[in-house]
Amino acid sequence: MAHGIMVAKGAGMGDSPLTRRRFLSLGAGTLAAATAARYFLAPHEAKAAAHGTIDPATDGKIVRSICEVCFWKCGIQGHVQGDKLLKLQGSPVHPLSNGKLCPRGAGGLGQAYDGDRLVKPLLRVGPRGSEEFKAVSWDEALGFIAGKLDELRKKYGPETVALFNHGAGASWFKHLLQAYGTANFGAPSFAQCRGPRDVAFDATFGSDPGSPEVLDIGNSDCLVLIGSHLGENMHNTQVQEFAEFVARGGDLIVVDPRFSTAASKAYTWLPIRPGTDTALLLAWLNVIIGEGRYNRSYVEAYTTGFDKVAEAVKSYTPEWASAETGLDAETIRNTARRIAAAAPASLIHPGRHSTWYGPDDVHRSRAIAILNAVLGSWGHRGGFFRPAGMKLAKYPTPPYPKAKPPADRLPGEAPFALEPLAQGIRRASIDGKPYPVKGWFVYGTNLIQSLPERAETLKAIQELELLVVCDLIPAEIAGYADVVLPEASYLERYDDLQPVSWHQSGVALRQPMIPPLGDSKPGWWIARELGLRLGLEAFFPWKDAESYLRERCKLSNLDYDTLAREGFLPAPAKPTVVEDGLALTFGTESKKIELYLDRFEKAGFDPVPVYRRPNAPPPGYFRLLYGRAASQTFGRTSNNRLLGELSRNDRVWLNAKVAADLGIVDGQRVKLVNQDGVESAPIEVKATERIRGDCVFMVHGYGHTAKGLTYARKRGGADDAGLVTRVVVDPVMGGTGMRVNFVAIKKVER
Ligand code: MGD
Ligand code: SF4
Repeated sequence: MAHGIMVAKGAGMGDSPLTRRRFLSLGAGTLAAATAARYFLAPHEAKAAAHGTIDPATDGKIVRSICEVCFWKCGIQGHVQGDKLLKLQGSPVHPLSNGKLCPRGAGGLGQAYDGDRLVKPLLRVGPRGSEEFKAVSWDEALGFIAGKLDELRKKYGPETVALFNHGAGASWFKHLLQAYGTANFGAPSFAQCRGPRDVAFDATFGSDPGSPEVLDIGNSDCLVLIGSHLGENMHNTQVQEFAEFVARGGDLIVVDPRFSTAASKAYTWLPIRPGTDTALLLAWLNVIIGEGRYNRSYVEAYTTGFDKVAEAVKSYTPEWASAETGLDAETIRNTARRIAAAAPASLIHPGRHSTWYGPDDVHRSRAIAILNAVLGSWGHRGGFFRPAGMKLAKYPTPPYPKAKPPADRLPGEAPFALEPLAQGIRRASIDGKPYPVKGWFVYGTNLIQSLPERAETLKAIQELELLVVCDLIPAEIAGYADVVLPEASYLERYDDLQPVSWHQSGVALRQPMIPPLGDSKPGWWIARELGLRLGLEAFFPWKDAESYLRERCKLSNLDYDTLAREGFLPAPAKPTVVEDGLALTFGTESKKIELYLDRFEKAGFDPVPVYRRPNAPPPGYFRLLYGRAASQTFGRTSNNRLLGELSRNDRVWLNAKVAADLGIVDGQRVKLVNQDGVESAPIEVKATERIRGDCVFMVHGYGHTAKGLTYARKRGGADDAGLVTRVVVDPVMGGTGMRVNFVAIKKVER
């Protein structure tokens, strides 16, 4: 019988309001009911779940593992009693957590115990998007997928299958699909997120800022946050260091159209006109170079192209930048001098989500890279440190078959992209160019919200011959799938070894704390079973994840049992900054920091950053800005009841004076209507002095519509991604600039 998406009955946290105090003191009582629905304990997981050391407080166990609520991958320790997880804390031995977690990490239990969890494989029985499925056995689901993959391989070649992915667990599926013969791997975390930054830094320094970003904030004397809202954008270690920096009285300069939480800690808040940051950065370069305040010996020793950059920024005076940015010229000059005075312990934060305005994005990130270079902060204490990393042996399997280049780009497009472009693979599914992509395997990414221009995503989906979604919950993308595969959560499974690159590098282990919910299965098991059904057994010679991990550890000269007990093994200490003996080397062609890019020039792009003024909002419209909140990471947290009850981030920020002029009061419900007539769900207004009058701001990841997300669907808020009907693509690397959309405000009748 056909029915809507299945949910785990009675497994949820319930809907009772949660105070901060209750959140912090979550204990056995709260979770006992939640675990009542745990069943189907597979023998290998039962054994694995028994890892850990005795917890003297409860007589239960402490199991160390890795968080996956965001990509930062802090070390966690779970307090476990039987097969119940009582509490998550930061691992005291993992350098990314230092014994602490961010609110989302501590609230990770809400993901494992989500009452809407998928607990059975599902096969579609209605039209795509109808969210009508029947529950089937794993054998039937995997047999169906393997049959289709085989058919697609014969009909179009293996490259017709693409993997869209987000999260560490995707590595098993990457391995499977590389063995199958495709290179079409599109992660929205590149062309919709950090792509421009990574390309700009890689071109300049020969390596990108990494993930986690290798910033020595704890030792810096001056920190500039330019569109990075640390504290709302919550990356545990960075926020810990940021708190130390603020407590020490470090010079903090925050550039943001919104008075963010970070701005409230700053000595100077620069409420910049949105989209004009490159003008400010060029003016800072103009002052620092023009007044001879740059790090002369560092520039001479390590950079190329300085004279050409110095010449190029001569015309970008603070007075010129003032007209563009709306900031006071003298303040621009003074902040430049303060930034230079603290060098080399002076950091212009590279940010992360950098796909803002298309053609401006690589230039803006390049200007940030150049500023850091002329300050000499790359490689110095208080700047960008250079972690030693840890080399791990690969598990020996045959070489992958040679795959066709990804279908994400047509000749001449985005020549400097470092990873395939997710929206390009989507395009190939619509027009078949350069070749047709007919099968999608979607792992851990809700493409309906993470890819802009939703109409294009829906068009592509209708052209597919196979759509598989592997997720924990029935997010919007699952509603379009032919097959939905329920994965065990990060608290219930093993994943591959996780190298840690930090001040103290090493390796960390994800291992199960509790058994998988219902009939959900770990990714390694799903990938291996598919591999066996596709005749790829040579690529999966191991019998289970534990034997795979043991062998990799052995080949890497690591003691697996110690790793399983500690959760983290340190690499031998190595210097990470010049002050401690690091010799600076760069991975560029010239082996130096390339301030002027001949490679860009030859390809027809500007070799030195230039400023392009963004379009102003049309009369009656506001620029749509979006961001993060401390308890929210896109789809990973939106259905998490523990986090949802913790704080409200579902309002749209509107300047108080503008609101008054429009006759709108704080708390009033409105709809946002974008330039193409797309209307949001009703959303409450936060009327505040803390934002400029030409823009509005909302937190990304609200406004869910999937039937199976019973919590997220009835939470307030609207979906910013639905309003992103236009993008401007960065021609250098294919990033989709998304802050080019404007919204008008329509009152909703009470
Ligand atoms: P998430 O929303 O974190 O990432 O967007 P996505 O890639 O979609 O997670 C998506 C899905 O992963 C959820 O359905 C969740 O349930 C599932 N999931 C969580 N854990 C697991 C797991 O262990 N296994 C499996 N199989 N699934 C899991 C993020 C992307 O969106 C990024 S990185 C950025 S920076 C961009 N941000 C952004 C924006 O700010 N605004 C707009 N409009 N678009 C954006 N797109 C990009
Ligand atoms: Fe988990 Fe928070 Fe660390 Fe991200 S920053 S990995 S959510 S604890």
